[in-house]
Parts: sequence; structure tokens; C-alpha cells
Amino acid sequence: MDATAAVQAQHAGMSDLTIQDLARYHVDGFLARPALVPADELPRLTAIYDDLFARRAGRERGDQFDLFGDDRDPQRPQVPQILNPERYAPELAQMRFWAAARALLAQLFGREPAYLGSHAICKPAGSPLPTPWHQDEAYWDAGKDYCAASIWIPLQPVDEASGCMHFVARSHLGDILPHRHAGNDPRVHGLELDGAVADLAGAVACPLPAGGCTVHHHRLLHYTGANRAAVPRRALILVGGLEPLARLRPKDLPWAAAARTARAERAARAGAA
Ligand SMILES: O=C(O)CCC(=O)C(=O)O
Repeated sequence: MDATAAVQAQHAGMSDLTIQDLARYHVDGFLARPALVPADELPRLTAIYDDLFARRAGRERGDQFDLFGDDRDPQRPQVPQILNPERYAPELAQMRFWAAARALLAQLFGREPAYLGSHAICKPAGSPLPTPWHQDEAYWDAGKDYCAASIWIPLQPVDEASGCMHFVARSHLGDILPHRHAGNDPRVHGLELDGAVADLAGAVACPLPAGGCTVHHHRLLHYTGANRAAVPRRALILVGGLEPLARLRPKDLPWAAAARTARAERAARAGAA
């Protein structure tokens, strides 16, 4: 049995991407799937998620912060985010949806992912803040090349009024575009495209039911809108990929050196990465 067949056999029945799905992902850079989290796991997943934000898990080591504020006041984040929630609730990585995400990535890459982690972004009810257009790779280590994807999972139904994902198909085939810290404020962790550097006119919105997912390539341009709903927009995002490759010359990502975030200060004080 060759390596691809072995991976497929190991995950048999857990991910059912068709050959058309695989082709669409590689051509367009994204997919939308109506179901990833088993319905009977959703209430427990939501309870764990809410508890992590309520107890400010990871704040001291810089893993919980305000994605779009100056992050000084832990009581009033505009859009709270948690990196590595599975570090603070290890049961997340034991749940069936996590295995289903791993199987989906194994099918996409034709190989077992070398890593799988997560982060969580909770947009409060009535939040006017979009997550601006960006590419995930703009946040990552400039010294490495990636083969990675993000699986974005809403824990309640989402549409254009409540902050669903939007993508620019095929934008993953181009370069990393210029980014800056949102609002051009280096105290803000969140990034945005720096100026009108991309054609966003053909962007596609991806409404989803609770527990569905989108899957996007690490270089694809994406955005979520404000949350005009009366309930928080909870999203859990799993990120996995093949072993990153060290580059001879790092990419030029000047916004990374410009960052002056309170999150990074807390991480440094805690001796965390
Ligand atoms: O949930 C959001 O608002 C943004 C998520 C995002 O940018 C991502 O998953 O890469």
C-alpha cells in the first residue's frame, strides 16, 4: 500500500471529500462543508469554549487577548481571541470533531498533518468590528514556507449579518501582500491589508450551520463581517499542515517587527513563545 492509500485507509469514513472537493480546494483555495462537528458534541464544545473565555484562560502567558484593541483592559476586550485553547482544555483534542478535522487535512494533503493546533475568536453580540482582509501566512514565521490550511468552525449558524467567512477565490496563488496592524496601530495584534492592494470585488460569502466548517489555504485572502446578531459569534479555528520548510532567506514581512502588543509583553514575561 502506498503512503497516500495508507493515510486514506487510516481515516476511512471520517472525511468524505470527493475528488471534485479536492480539486476545488486546490484551484480556488477554499471549501465550505455543512457538517464537521457531530451534533451530539456541539453543546459540550460550546460549554468548554464559553468557559475558556469566562475564566480568561491563557491571559497571563499572552494566549488570550483582544484581537482588535490595545488589550490593556482584560474586562472589556472588543474581540477576544485565545491561542491554543487545547492547552487550557486538553479534552478538546480528544473529541471526535478534532479527529474529523485531522482526517480532512490528511485527505487534503495526501499525508498525515505534522501538526494540528487551534485558536478561538469570539465576536460579541452586536460587535461592529469586521475581521479585516488578510492572509494567515502574514502572521507566521518569515523564515519558513508552509503547506497548511485552517478549518473555521462556527458554533452557531452564521451568515453575512453575523460574521461568516468571505474568501477571494484563487488569491492563494499570488504573493503575500503588504499588511499592517489593524488601524495602523502596532499595539493591535490583528492584521489588515495595507491599502488597496487586492481586488476584493468577487469575494464569496460562506454562510454555515452550527458545526459546519470552511477550509482555507494559508495564503488565501479572507474576511469576516460585523456580528449584528443578538448572540456571540463563536468560531473555533483548527490549523494544521505538513512540516514547515526552513527558508534560506526569510520573507520580507516588516509588520512583524513593528508589533508592540501587550500580548507579546505578557508572553515574554511568562517566558512563553
Ligand atoms: O473568525 C474571524 O473573525 C476570523 C478568522 C480568521 O481570520 C481565520 O480563521 O483565519
